[in-house]
Amino acid sequence: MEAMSAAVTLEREGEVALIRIDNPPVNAAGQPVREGLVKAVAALDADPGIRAAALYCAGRTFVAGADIREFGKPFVPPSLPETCDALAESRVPIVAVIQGTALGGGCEIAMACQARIGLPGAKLGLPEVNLGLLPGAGGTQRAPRLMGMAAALHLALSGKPIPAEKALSLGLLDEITDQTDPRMVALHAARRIASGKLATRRTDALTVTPLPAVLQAARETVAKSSPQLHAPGRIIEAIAASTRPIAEGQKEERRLFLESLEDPQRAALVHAFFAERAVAKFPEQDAKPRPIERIGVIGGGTMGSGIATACLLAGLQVVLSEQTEDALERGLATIGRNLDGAVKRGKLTADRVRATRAALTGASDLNALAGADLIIEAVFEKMEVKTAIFARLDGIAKPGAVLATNTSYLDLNQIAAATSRPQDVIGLHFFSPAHVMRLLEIVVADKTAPDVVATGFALAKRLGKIGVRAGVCDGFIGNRILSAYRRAAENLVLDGATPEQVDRAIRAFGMAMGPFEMGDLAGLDIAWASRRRHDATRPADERYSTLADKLYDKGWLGRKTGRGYYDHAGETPVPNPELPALIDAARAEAKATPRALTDQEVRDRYLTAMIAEGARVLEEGIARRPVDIDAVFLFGYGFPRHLGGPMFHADTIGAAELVRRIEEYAKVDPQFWTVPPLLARMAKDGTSFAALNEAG
Ligand code: TC6
Repeated sequence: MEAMSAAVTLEREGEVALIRIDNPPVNAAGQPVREGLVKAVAALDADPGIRAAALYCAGRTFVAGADIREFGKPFVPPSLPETCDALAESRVPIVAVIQGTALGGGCEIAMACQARIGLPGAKLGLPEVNLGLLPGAGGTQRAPRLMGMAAALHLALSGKPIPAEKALSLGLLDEITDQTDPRMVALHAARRIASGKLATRRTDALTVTPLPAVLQAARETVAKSSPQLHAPGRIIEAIAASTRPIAEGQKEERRLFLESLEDPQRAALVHAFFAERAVAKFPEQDAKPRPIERIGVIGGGTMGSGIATACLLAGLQVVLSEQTEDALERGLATIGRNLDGAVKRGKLTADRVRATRAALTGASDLNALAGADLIIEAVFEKMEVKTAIFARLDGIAKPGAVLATNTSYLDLNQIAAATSRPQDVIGLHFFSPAHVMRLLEIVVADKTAPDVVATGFALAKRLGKIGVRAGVCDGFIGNRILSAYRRAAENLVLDGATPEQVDRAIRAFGMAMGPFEMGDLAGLDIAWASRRRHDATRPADERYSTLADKLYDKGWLGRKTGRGYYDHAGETPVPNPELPALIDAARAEAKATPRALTDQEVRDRYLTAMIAEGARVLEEGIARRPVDIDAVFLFGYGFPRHLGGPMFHADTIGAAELVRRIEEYAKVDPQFWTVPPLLARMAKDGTSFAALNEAG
């Protein structure tokens, strides 16, 4: 075995050779991999005794892509396109043997080879679009050559990997084996090539049938479904060039790839990719999670049923507890409907339906939760109700059971103090619908034990959710920041904007929804209850808009009552016709002088409020790092992924400009707009939130 580089070895076995990549954890095609592959091909070319070769990987997966950590850093040759070209032009035919996932640059490496074999469970994909990139190592040229233009467009635009069977039917794989040892498959395949029993072909020599109608349809779909994203359009144009001779197509691909590499969307999307992984690193991660198989859920409303559904879909046993038989029936029925929906969406396969339904039981008595490993309370958001339940649970739950609350605002320390075992109490804040939304805030109270925190993260992983560690304060990370920018939005209406204008401006920025549409969806009684909780502590000089209270008083609670900021009677919501009068009254009470505001002013103020509160949340240690806030907003609040999250976005504005804005807004509303000390320091030192992420 000869080392070609720190990550690649070459093994000669008679007239065949095996190239092995070993670059943990996912064999990303970083510099040592590229260097090693180019050297290995050169060594094979120079060895007339070798007639065939196979390329395989050590570890659990084939090459999972270019090394994303290298993007934006000084480039060290050879490039991935050069590496793939070397493989494509190799004198000796090479078969790629794929286990795990061949993604992005990994799939491109495989496509450059002269044959491809998949091991059981292998998946192939071109997920570059998710990172704001395109398959830039020949992928946009070789995929259409192997599988046709339509399938290549689908693979590269969806970003979703396809299973080996599908890849085989599309021509992306030549064979699937049931053998599981990549080296043995590689050796056998190389010998079959040498003896003429396995056919090979040169991808670059294949031609692509032009499909102008398919290209046009793809352009139209992308313009409609993701008008703000730049990568999909570039992918289509690169694939369109695949009908030309390969060298010309590659030139066009390179041009478009370099454009995407420089695009700020690329940096933001890569940040989002790492945010998802960064949040899984938390101070208690070395603690051993407690085993969890049986989950108790208290409360069969929308939230409790959603949580129960999420647990069932993850294969856990669930006991749902409600106060009355009627409420229990309703809760169980909701879960049943959720599961039906999951079957329709392909989230629950037919063979698992029966077992999943059987894993659910109901009880109208808390005592039924005695055997649960983890109990999640999801009842009415009132401290007295929650503490009463936790006091009862203390006498019912088995020793060591994790006692969780789904509270979205309340003081977790106070809830924990209702038990004799505060070390077992944690906040698990799900987002509605809980079986769909990916975010889970894991709220750690003063006395929560490290292994209970680790259990919260283990549960998040098991449920396929993104757990983010949060400290205790009113609203934790997400809702605390939401309260701030919702107030900014209400004040914008006092100053002259309409709710519709605010929503439109925020949607145009890329958020999934504006704050008033969001309020209508969530129910305006929720924010009303939050305001009433703050009545006693609200500063006398706070600028307060009574608009939302006026809607509440009229019984207009949003979608569920047919009316809120919008009228929901028709197919698409229209502004509530009675709103202007209520807005006038609210402005008069607040002694506001309305003026016309531009959409840009609306956006700037809204985002500045979001970022300023984010800075406070950081400084107070509620969020540990800026990236934790970004993850909360990306995965729970519809922040546009191509802008990376509020704190990533803040760096593109700069602390000095943010401070300038806050000082300007403070001229009208000095109580709301104060410069967070952290932001002031950052503006003075010229530092960024990215630097805080790196500091840990
Ligand atoms: C591309 O190829 C462009 C080509 C054009 C070139 C011209 N690079 O997700 P996990 C790390 S674009 C560097 O937890 P899993 C990850 O950060 C790329 N690092 O594992 C984590 O590190 P940590 C196209 C990477 O088993 C560790 O590996 N490819 C990369 O749940 C484990 O990852 C993709 O977009 C990478 N490419 O899932 C694929 N990938 O432990 C991206 C992972 O220090 N990767 N890491 O936090 C994935 O989708 C998944 O990682 C997976 C494995 C499905 C491969």
